[in-house]
Amino acid sequence: MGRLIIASNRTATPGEPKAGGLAVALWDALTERGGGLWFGWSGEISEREHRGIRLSTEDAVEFALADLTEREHDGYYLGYANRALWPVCHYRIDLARFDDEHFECYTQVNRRFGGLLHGLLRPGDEVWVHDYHFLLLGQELRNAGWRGPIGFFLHIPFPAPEVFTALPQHQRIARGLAEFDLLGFQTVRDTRNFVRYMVEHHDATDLGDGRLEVFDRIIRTAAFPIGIDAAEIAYFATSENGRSDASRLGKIIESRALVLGVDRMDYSKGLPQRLQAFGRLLDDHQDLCGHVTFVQIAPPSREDVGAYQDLREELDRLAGSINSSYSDLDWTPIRYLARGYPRETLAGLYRMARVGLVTPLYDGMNLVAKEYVAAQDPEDPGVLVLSEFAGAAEQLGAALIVNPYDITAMAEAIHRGLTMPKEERCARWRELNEAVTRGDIGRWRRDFLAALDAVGGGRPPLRGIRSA
Ligand code: ADQ
Repeated sequence: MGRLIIASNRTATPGEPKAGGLAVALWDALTERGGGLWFGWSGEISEREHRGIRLSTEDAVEFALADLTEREHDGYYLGYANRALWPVCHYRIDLARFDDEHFECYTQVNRRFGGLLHGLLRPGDEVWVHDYHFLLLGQELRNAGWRGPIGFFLHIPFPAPEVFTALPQHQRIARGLAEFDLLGFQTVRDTRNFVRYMVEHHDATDLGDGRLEVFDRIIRTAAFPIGIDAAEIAYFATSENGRSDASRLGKIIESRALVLGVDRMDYSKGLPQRLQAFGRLLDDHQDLCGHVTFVQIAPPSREDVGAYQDLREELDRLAGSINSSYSDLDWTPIRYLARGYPRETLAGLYRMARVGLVTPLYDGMNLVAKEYVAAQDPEDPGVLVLSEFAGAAEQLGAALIVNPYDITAMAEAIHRGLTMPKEERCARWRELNEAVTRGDIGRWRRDFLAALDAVGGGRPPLRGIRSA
């Protein structure tokens, strides 16, 4: 079997411990094959138009990293990926900014990176491209002459065609996507959206079994719901560090019930609605005042994108307003921590939380939902309140499923979670934990690679590949 080549915008850091489910999973995928190559952006912005790649080797894995210039970082990364693709794929056309120059820059970076990567490929290699930064990378590899298998996994949602077509460049993106042999999505819903988009807008023929004939090629599509390392989270939750950090919070909230939210600060995560729902809970159930504390952990991300600055201000205002209405001498209802924490600490906090609030307005999967489940005490588990618009809801139907736009319903779900009898909590948790353990990160990786291996041999001839 040839080498596995992974291409992702950000990679694990060469020479440093691989932290977080995805970094570990991809690292394992590479080492399991006895070595491979991980290609991506170095995270560096190089002012002097540094055009080459830096190679380093760890165990049998080679890292090949390229810098971006300031202009590329602005146009490709902040501009097109984060201001156009991210909002559109999360159903926020209102926040999208469409700028032809940004798209030009996005195609140039995909072309430059495609050329760099192509120079590193050998016959027999298998390429696995990740996420919305590299939608055109497959096409650029084809243009450079690569005929071997290329798989693609989209970590964020593929929206309904009616929304995706708002992207002024959607036709060119579709043409690029059709150069992958296998396209993997988080959910059945995303996969269906993609198939419908290709059929309705590009005359694709649905051949069944996830196969599509489009642009003179046959491509495969399937859902591969990403998972977590459930055993690791369960271990962290009871580890020395996990417990001691959780007990620091425990001293502050004392015997009060903990409602917990953990997210990157992003407008897709539904944070304002979540704070409002907690405020509504206190309005409607005043007996809870003094007996429940909501801790929201949300480190700022992408602070150089305007919509994120607005979000931070809104959250500060909402938390301040609810706290000023309800705080007492010895109780602050909402503790809002705008920073990240180590995974052990998060696991300890998950285990302590009576209710885990995971209520994104839209989300590819949402790994926090699965981590919350894996961290629970089987004898006395907490309750997961989960948005119907998180990809995770397709697998975690035993959670309390809510519409994150319905503030009253969310408040009632939190109340139900806080008052749920132990027997029901245990029964729901067993079902959730079974789903989380069965569909863990190892399964995701193995399923995707098995499907990619399967397409490896039987690719149809390629015709008419054009530049994006
Ligand atoms: P993200 O949008 O980043 O990922 P998510 O899946 O919820 O979202 O979280 C990723 C990881 O970040 C989790 O392991 C979580 O523990 C960690 N994390 C979140 N908040 C944190 C905090 N405050 N401190 C420390 N760690 C924190 C994208 C898609 C998701 C998809 C993933 C994986 O948007 O939908 O699930 O990729 O495919």
